[in-house]
Amino acid sequence: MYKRVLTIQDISCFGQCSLTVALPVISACGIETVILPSAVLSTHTGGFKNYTFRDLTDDIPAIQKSWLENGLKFDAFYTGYVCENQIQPILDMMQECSAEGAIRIVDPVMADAGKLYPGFSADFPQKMCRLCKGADYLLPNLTEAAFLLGEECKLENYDQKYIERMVERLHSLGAKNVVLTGVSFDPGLLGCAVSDGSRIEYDFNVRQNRSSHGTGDVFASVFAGALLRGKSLLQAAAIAADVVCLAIAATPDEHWYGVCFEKVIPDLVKALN
Ligand code: PXL
Repeated sequence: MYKRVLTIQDISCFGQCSLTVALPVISACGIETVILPSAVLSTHTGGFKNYTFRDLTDDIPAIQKSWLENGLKFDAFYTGYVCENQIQPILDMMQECSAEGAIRIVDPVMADAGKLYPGFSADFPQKMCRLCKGADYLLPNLTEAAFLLGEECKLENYDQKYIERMVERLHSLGAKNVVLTGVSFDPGLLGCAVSDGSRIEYDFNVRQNRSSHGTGDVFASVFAGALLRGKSLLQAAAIAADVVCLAIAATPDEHWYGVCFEKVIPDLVKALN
């Protein structure tokens, strides 16, 4: 069946993240991709100066009304970077515009490396918990998981027990399946913990020798596309991690603001077939 996903996140006009990643990547997976921009920024907020920011919260109800009047429904929702006051309108959209059996993929984009992104207030993680509650698939990185759970953020010197307790607590927020990214028990390896609520499995790749902006969005977009193409939870996470590693490897050092995911779209398509 030909699937249609609605992805809700910002357009950072320059910077290779959010919708400028999700639209090409999920389309390349063979999935019809509908977009709802949460905001329009001149650049992303991770290292550029003087970025513009237009919050599009006020447009959401009218867009929803238009879609409903045209009978438009979605087989899946994938949310990324959203604004402070958009949680309720997004929940309404998911409620009203779902095709039968529609799934919700929530990437609670708000933080990395122990810190909230610029512009998010300290109570945003609490608001984001409401979106996580109805998630069929929740995809936080370690920092986001700690903020959602109101825990101190440990980025190193943790053990498997710490990760598995965190995964359990993320399920307790209401998420059915959890993919916790940025997990490492060996300095040479980086990966994710994947849980369907009854079993936790891991997927690791050789750690790339640089960290890059936008990799979380590439991961979540490939994950969403692979899942909607019928891959299992673990397969979708593993394909997503492989594509992120290939994209980092294809990115020259001076390209600091994102990863050159365009170069590895053929590899993505091959991995899905
Ligand atoms: O890649 C996550 C992201 C998405 N959207 C905006 C961002 C960031 C990370 O910095 O600034 C606007």
